Amino acid sequence: MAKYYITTPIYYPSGNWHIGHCYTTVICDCLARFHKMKGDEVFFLTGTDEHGQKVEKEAKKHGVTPREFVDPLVAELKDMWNLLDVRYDRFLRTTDEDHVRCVQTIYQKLFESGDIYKAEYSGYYCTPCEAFWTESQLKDGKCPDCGREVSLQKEESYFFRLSKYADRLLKLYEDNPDFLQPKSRVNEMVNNFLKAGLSDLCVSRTTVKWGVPLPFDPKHTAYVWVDALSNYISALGYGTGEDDLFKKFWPADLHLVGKEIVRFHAIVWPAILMALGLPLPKQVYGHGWLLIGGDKLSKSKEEAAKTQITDPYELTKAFGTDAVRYFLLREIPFGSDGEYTTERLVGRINADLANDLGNLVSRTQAMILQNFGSVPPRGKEEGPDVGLISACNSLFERVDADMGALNAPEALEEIFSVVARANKYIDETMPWALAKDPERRERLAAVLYNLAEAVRICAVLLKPFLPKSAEAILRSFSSEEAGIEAARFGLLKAGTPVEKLPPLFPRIDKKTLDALLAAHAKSAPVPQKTAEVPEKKPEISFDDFTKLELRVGEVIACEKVAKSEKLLHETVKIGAETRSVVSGIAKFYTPEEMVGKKVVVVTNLKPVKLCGVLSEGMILCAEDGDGRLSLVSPERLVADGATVR
Ligand code: ME8
Repeated sequence: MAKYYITTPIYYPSGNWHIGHCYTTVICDCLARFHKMKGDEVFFLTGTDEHGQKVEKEAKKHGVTPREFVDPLVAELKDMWNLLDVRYDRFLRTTDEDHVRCVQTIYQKLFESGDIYKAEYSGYYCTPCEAFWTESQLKDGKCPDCGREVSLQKEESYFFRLSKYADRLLKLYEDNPDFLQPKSRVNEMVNNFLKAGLSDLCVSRTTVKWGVPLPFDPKHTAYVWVDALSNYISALGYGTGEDDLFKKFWPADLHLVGKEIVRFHAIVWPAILMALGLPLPKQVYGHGWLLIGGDKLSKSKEEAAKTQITDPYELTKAFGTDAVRYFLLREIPFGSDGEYTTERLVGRINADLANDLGNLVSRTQAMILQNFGSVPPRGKEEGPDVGLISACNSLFERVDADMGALNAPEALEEIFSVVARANKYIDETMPWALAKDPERRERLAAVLYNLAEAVRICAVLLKPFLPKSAEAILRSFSSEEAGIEAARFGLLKAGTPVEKLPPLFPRIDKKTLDALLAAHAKSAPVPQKTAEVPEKKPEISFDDFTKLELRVGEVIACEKVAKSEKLLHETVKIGAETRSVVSGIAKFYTPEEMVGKKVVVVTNLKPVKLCGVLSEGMILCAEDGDGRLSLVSPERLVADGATVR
């Protein structure tokens, strides 16, 4: 039995997950499922990269410990993978005890072999990328990878003798062209890094406490990238004493990573493995990015976030898991960047899933049920049958070749070419006309049998891509969970019950899409234009300020105020009392969204009636330059009734 070990990068617990983040992991999941279906023994690894300066800083900003900061985000990420039907074999956290032990073993070995030595680091650090840069590598004084500010660092550090491995790395790329793909990334590594001369890598920090302490000098913590890269072997038990999985699965077949982190995977990681005397992964593949307006998709892109739905939760809620998976696996030529828009996603759903696949399934099932009640018997082959049957029988081979080249878009294209072929076959054989002629009943049976088989075989091969829908199609033909051997024409037995499926992928018309986008734009939590500096108000004394009574309340009910487009009527629980409050925020929040929100209320304002509704207080909001209102809420959990001062 072949073994297949595939990994995603481990994710920073940033919490700002967007559809771009889902790209690597959905592709890995699809490859892992495909190999499992082929009968390979698969280990699919993903996880979280939790140590380092970035998390330490963020936690401090939120007034919590790093552990308190990362735990809920890790849970959120796992929820996201669950939502996208990602089925990993291990979710590794770099805070896991076995991982920490493995990192310490690695450092100890490298220290003992002389590959790690102590010196002083003086150079620049980019916290968002967790990357060290020399002055000459900076671009206009900023991080050459992400363009953000860097800070000057000077501290005692341990260094890894990366420079020693430059020649072996060059030779690795030369002798083993498959090691790093696509080819363009090799040129990038050779020209930008190896030929420019590799310096030794700083691999410890004394100023970052949130990390793995070095076993031979615990005031130093491990550099987060060495810590993170080690996950690929720690997950298998390397350096922990329990390394059966390591013996079985290492070297990895594939590290699939985004192109911005190829440098760490194709230079630093193989050099560390060389220093440890371990085999190298068979392949590192640096995939492209999902772009918005030509830039790497990221949640902070203000305009994009307003006009495009990028949140995986929102997307799967609106369109379903399989539709989102399909877009990610089909739209972007593998290895290249590709533009993301909600319209493109919807275009794919309508054209490929609703029209082509959905129609084929529903027409085939409807005609079988109408005319035979269950799968009809297979008949003699005639004219157009031959092409359809041979396309079905050769489909696995073609998909297998594409998946071997990691090319999910091409594999889907192959499957959908059979879907298209089957739809054309309906036009050619005109089963509705055959149904009218009792003498042609046998031919009708043969045509519908052939269609049922085409649908079933496509569903078998679609399982790694669209697990829910493919399994629903298979179940509707009473097909059991099946491996790749089921992708052979003629296995469906006459008389098999067929169950009519509800539409798998309803078409999304323009009106529905516009409504979704409008609702999104209204609720998108995006930074807006900074408000103009307001005219200065006269100074007040502290006594003046204390005249205001501000309390935290929880909205327990909310409705629109009749005859007003602007006003919402909230019932707010403030400690032991409840108040009726009217606020002008209907354009920015729906009544449903308001319920459960913690708000700050001015509780000693003189009550007034607004549009006939009593308002006994005012809910505080921030207003930006576009006049958008955002509720002011306590940053941490506090009981309602708490005073604000
Ligand atoms: O880099 N398009 O983690 P991460 C496509 N912790 N892929 C994208 C993307 C986009 N717009 N944005 C992000 C890290 N990704 C490190 C890895 S591994 C030892 C340590 C992908 O959370 C990105 O390319 O920043 C990467 O593959 C994954 O999301 C996680 O990125």
